[in-house]
Amino acid sequence: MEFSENEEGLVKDSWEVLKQDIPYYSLRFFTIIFEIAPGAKAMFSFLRDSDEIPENNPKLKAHAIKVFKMTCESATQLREKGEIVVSDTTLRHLGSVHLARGVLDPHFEVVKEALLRTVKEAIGEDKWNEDVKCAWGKAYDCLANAIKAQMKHAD
Ligand code: HEM
Ligand code: ISQ
Repeated sequence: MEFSENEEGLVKDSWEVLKQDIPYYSLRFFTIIFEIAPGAKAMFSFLRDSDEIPENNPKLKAHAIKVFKMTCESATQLREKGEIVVSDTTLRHLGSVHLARGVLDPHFEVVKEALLRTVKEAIGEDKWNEDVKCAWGKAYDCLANAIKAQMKHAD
């Protein structure tokens, strides 16, 4: 896939903004996922037994950051190599975790939408545009495809 320096820049710049308030935006990211798909709550260990999203859950924060970071890395790899290379062990691990939790293809669209909305909130309406949306969307889609493929070929 073609991914320009400009597109990588758009992703990196908005990540820099988002990074300024990880606790807030990781919680927003998570909250938006469940606004879109309340049923997804049952899949998460840190939510299963509570009605409210835990405000300062270290696991939630760590995982949320990782999703953003991996999407950023995906952007860099796409620009450098035209494809993403997630290490074998990482993919195996992510494939098996998501498979075990019962994550299905449509869930990936939910997480994508939540990710994009979170970035939009972080950088603000005035900086948000089709180019930013498209750059994050492409980086996320490639990463999601790699995880989905792994889930289908898991042993
Ligand atoms: C766990 C990343 C998509 C649901 C995780 C973890 C990471 C991650 C890094 C932590 C793994 C660990 O325990 O070491 C990603 C990325 C995604 C993605 C990069 C897309 C590109 C999804 C989707 C869903 C989902 C679409 C479904 C809504 C979960 C669940 C866990 C998890 C349920 C286990 C959390 C727990 O209870 O500990 N994900 N994820 N993920 N993810 Fe995702
Ligand atoms: C795990 N996988 C996908 C999205 C997530 C969002 C917040 C916390 C953990 C996650």
